[in-house]
Amino acid sequence: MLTKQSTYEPFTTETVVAYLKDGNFISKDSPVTCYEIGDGNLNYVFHVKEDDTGQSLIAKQALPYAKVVGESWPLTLDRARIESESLKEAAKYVPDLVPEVYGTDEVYAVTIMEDLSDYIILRKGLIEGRKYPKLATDIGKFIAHTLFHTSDFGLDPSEKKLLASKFVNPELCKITEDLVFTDPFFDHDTNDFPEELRPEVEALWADDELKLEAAKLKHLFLTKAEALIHGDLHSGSIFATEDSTKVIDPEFSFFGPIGFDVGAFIANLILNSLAQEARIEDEAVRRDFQAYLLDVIEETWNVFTAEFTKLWVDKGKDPFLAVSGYLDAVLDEILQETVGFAGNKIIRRTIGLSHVEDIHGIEDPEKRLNVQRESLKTGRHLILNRHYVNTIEDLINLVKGV
Ligand code: SR1
Ligand code: MG
Repeated sequence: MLTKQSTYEPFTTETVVAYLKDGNFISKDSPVTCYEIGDGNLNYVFHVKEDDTGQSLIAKQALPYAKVVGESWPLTLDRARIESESLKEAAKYVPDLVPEVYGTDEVYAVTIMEDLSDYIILRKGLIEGRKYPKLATDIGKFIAHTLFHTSDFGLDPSEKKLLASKFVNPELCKITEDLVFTDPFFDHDTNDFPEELRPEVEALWADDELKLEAAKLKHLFLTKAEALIHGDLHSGSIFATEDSTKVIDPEFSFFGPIGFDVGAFIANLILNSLAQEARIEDEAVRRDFQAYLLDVIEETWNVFTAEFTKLWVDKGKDPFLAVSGYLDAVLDEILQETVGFAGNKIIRRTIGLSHVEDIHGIEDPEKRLNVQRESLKTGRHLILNRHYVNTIEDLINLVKGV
């Protein structure tokens, strides 16, 4: 039996139950069923259910290393605090779009939160070709509200700086700086791709035009403390049903560029669309699903800009916000940065560490290779052409035109 103590230790299915009973998160009397269900790269996720009442919750615990690599990659436990604070910050603006946090313990690096077992991970649903009618509206709303309210457009600059000081997240940022922005563009040992793809990968490593743009995008990520971003908004960080969406896992949160969140979401829809080329055999069904994914991209952007505009007009703080053309200039810049970051994300998920199941799970190696080739081309195309994107239709045409 685990009693409350002042030092961290990783939970087991037994000790987490004792901990939750001790903290009155679950009944002391009921028998309990507990499984470790984490399938991510970094943490333990325990699903705990009282057998008597059927009431359930999730206890997510950070490990002091990256689970995907092992103990040789130490990682700060502070990410549990960041995740929990970020979820609570989002809940101020969009409570229906995040899981409720019941408790946080910085010693055990654990967050106790709402069980979302009725939902499925968006990535899995999209791989199965499922459509989600509320996805675009919900994610458009999520990004508009969380990003506007934590930016200098929605916050007093002193309050923003104070908030930013609670989200200093150097170790998790370094993962992104290395794995997304740097390693895929060089011959680095974290990269992971089949030998058959080596000619394309070596061409990318030698592509100075692309690397110059990749350098600029990395610098933006390093320096543009625009808003409290989720930091890892891929389709594995979203739970969905037909009529509800929940954003989870903001352990990479920090003050970064708005376009990084928007780009991450869009990149994962594009990756799924590319993968469907090898997954859905019936051409009409495939075309229909790929068109749906592009519609989600377009609608997400339209909802994002409509909501952001409303907030700008109703809640904007700075007198400059009333200056004609300023909002359009800000949104244009966000769109171009979104396109570039989406390109980075696509390249990273194809040849860097930590692939996506959409592509990785394609069984036929030849078909998988074709998708990987298209994916590399798409990522490059987005990065190089982002400055020509002035509307969301321009982005859709870029994606279609590869
Ligand atoms: C070592 S962590 C690998 C990746 O998992 C997370 O979801 C992030 O995307 C990170 O880059
Ligand atoms: Mg994650």
